[in-house]
Amino acid sequence: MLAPRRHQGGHDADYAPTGSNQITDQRYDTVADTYVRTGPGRIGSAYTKCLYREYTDSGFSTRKNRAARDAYLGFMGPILRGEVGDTIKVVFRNTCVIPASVHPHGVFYAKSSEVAPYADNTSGKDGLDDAVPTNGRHTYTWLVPARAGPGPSDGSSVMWMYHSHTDEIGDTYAGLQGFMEITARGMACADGSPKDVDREVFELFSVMNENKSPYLTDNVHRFAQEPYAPPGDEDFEESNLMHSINGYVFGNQPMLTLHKGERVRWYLMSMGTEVDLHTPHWHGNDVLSMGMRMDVVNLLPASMVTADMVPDNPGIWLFHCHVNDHIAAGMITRYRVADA
Ligand SMILES: [Cu+2]
Repeated sequence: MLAPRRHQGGHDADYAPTGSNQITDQRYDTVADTYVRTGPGRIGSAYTKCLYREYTDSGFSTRKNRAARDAYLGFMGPILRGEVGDTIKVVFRNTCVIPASVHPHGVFYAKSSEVAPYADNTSGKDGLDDAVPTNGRHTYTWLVPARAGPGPSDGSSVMWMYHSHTDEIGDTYAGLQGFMEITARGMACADGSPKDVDREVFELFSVMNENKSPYLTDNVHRFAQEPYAPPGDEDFEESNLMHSINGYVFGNQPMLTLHKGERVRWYLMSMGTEVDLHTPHWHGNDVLSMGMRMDVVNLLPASMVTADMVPDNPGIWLFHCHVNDHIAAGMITRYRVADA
């Protein structure tokens, strides 16, 4: 059960909630300041967003709290899980001020569960999924045939993204994005995770362009001080390019703890534009991805990559995009490997 949440009051999503650079353990330098400091004509690190949030029931009476160890997921939606042979149903209630939807990758859907308004010769009921209005509901039904599960070169599971696709660009910058994980038939534990993996980690690398969020005007009025930047001001627009990992910059992501010897599966994806070519790099430990040993993998917009790690090196390690501009702008975090 999913409902995008329109935050009202308070800080809705903060790319840097600690208020400091957790990587250097020091004040932000002048480059970092560009992105995180609020002030005259600057929004800063906190933004109103529209996010997928999970409920335990289709009446949306009880919100499901995220486990503490999943805090690193930040503004991403809940992890959807399925096994080959399953049918996934998503009951979606839209509480956003914008029309929104849930479009999946990878799984099998009829036109009534595809999303995306375009000239596809459908009408009537088949178009109701495209744009769920504010306070509207829609139930999406997705099948999980073999072709939505692992292929010959995959492990026991694959990751597909889901996101709103009514105004694809504005919706995803508003924050309507999440991960879905599909296991091979017979390979899922009771919680849907694969039997041969001890820990799953999901990370989105994206330069979130808050200039293109439908909440931009709200964010200016709510968080920036006057005088506001003139329309099209380049420095203002740069200050709203949040080079983030699951919605965190400069090491503000709650730190993951893995354990030595654990079978860890990382699922990585990117979203955005031509600046969203990212090269996630792990310090301290290596991964196996696409049958090759690596410590850097490649992402392009909407790429989805799986990488398996068995950490052998305890400590606190950097995990960052290796593109220089992105490092400088804060696309950097840490993970911890504890002894077994
Ligand atoms: Cu990058």
